[in-house]
Amino acid sequence: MSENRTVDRQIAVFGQSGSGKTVLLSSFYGTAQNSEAGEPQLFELRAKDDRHNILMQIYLGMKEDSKAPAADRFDSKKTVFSLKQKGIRLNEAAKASEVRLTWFDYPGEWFEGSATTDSERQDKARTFRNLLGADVALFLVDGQKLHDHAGEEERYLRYLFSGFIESLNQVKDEILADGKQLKQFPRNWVIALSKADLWPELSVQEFENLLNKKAASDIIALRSKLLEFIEHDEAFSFGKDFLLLSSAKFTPGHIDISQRKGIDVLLPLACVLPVQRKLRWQNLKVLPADLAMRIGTNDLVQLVVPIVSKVLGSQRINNRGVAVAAMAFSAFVEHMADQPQESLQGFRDEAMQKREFLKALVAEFTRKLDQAVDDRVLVRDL
Ligand SMILES: Nc1nc2c(ncn2[C@@H]2O[C@H](COP(=O)(O)OP(=O)(O)O)[C@@H](O)[C@H]2O)c(=O)[nH]1
Ligand SMILES: [Mg+2]
Repeated sequence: MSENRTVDRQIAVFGQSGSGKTVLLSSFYGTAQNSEAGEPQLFELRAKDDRHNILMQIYLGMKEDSKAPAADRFDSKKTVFSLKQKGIRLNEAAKASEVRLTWFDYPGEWFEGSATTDSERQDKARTFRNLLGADVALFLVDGQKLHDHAGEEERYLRYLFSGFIESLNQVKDEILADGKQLKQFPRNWVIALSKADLWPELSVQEFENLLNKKAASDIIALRSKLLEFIEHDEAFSFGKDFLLLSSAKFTPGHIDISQRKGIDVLLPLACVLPVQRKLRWQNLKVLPADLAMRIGTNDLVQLVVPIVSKVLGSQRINNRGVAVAAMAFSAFVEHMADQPQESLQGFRDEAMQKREFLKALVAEFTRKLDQAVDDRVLVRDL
């Protein structure tokens, strides 16, 4: 099937100031630029505009000079990444497929309950509105702070969760202006331990257990608060996906960027996981049809994609590119789910040979998600 498509994905990252958001973004980006020799890379990741330069500056500062980024360099920013097939030929470039990932970084003030005046509240609501189209949200638990509260982790966790709930309270009226709940809202919330290198022995299952043991009521309270925002609340997951993240190994005076955990599962998490989830919700019939359509998990997928691409031909598919891409992408995700690792590797290689970029990408990302589960870095809500 010829391709000429753009798939859009969005991820929102919430974490207190100092919890590791800037380092995470730079490590994620820099290592994708400087991938090790060996396995042939499938794609090229590129940040749009000046974000490329800034992220590389921070990354190289860490990698070469062991210099951590200055505090609050860029809070509440969005970064748009473009993922394209690597080594694309000149004559293919115009009709090449692309995955566009928008990454929203939320400032620490979301955890400090600081907005008091009307204009501060409106400001907060404005930044919050940006995330409404996100498919996945990461909620960071700061591994350093958790460590500092050894034995009384519940105190830190209570502070973390209740600060965020307070901020949601502040924006709720503003966001639900007519009192109507939202259809479009991040429905997959992953709780991630940042700075996981400070917890070298901890598996993600143990992290999940720690949170349930110390903060079950806080998790439940935040889930209910988020549910106040959305319609169709069976199609929602908070507190059931967990992830370990380490952007680098930090020791006094030294940053070793080659030692990371969970970073290479971020793209699969943003691109493939929400589609897997939506397919499941759709099978359970808890997902509203128009939302299913947006992400392309519609029953028509199998039917429509081949027809549309046949009728329009690869050159003229552009306008409908986004809808078609979402559907094709979703069809690939459905096809690849539950396949064993070896088959996924096979699909990837075959698709690469045929230069079917999106298909190869889905095969690779599906494999990486499964791998992260096997490596005890990711727990997926099933
Ligand atoms: N051990 C460890 N420390 C980290 C990691 N990421 C960040 N840090 C530390 O946390 C500090 C704050 O990180 P930063 O990304 O600026 O936090 P932000 O305010 O959430 O953007 C850094 O200067 C590092 O000292 C990590 O993966 N492991
Ligand atoms: Mg920052």
